[in-house]
Amino acid sequence: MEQRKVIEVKQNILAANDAAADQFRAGRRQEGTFFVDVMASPGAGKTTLLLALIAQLRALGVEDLGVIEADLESDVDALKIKEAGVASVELNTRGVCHVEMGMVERAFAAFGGMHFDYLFLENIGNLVCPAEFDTGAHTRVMLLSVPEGWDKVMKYPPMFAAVDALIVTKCDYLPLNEDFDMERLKQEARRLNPSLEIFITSARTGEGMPELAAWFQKTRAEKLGL
Ligand SMILES: Nc1nc2c(ncn2[C@@H]2O[C@H](COP(=O)(O)OP(=O)(O)OP(=O)(O)O)[C@@H](O)[C@H]2O)c(=O)[nH]1
Ligand SMILES: [Mg+2]
Repeated sequence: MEQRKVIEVKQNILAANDAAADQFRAGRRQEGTFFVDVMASPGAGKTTLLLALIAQLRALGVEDLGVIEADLESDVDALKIKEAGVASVELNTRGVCHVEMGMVERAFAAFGGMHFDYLFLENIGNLVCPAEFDTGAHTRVMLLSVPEGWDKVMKYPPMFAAVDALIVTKCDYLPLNEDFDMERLKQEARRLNPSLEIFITSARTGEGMPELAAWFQKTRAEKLGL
């Protein structure tokens, strides 16, 4: 009996979050803002990839870019983004391991009505909880860095099933990680998620970055009906 109550509460929270997420998504679509949720474990290279991706998008003529930097506590990543001349808002979850809609709405309001072609959310470093919470994004992507190992796909399947794209990062480490089985990673990830796009990238060498930027441009046009 006790257990049933707990499950109902969780379902109510998720349903309210989903409704707010749909509303947020529709509002940004009308404004021409493509909202992207970037998820990964701590240190997988989220901030570094965002900076490299933003440079690629700027080279393609995209001007209005913003980042919501979610962190348990610090402003370290938000400052890195600001230093690159990109609008950013720091979202401190005060220990909460994922981002919910109330937090996204407050962070978005803090931009004070700025217009964005792209708005990125760097979610909390965590391969578990963020997969469950719709953040109102038009597309969700995850990063898996080569040093973490290919077999994370076996250990955290909900995250791989929840995203539109898997971005393998730090591929410059591949020669040092001989046990990283890229083919098995692709095979298992596509078994969980047959329509998954997979990109092999290195923010350090630039490998795979033009292809990734092109995919974002195509997906933005599709999702916003441009
Ligand atoms: N060799 C190599 N190192 C990278 C690459 N991308 C990121 N790094 C390094 O990996 C470390 C973590 O990168 P971040 O971008 O801070 O990772 P993050 O996922 O944003 O980390 P948190 O926000 O703390 O979860 C830094 O020392 C980066 O320089 C890459 O493509 N190649
Ligand atoms: Mg970061």
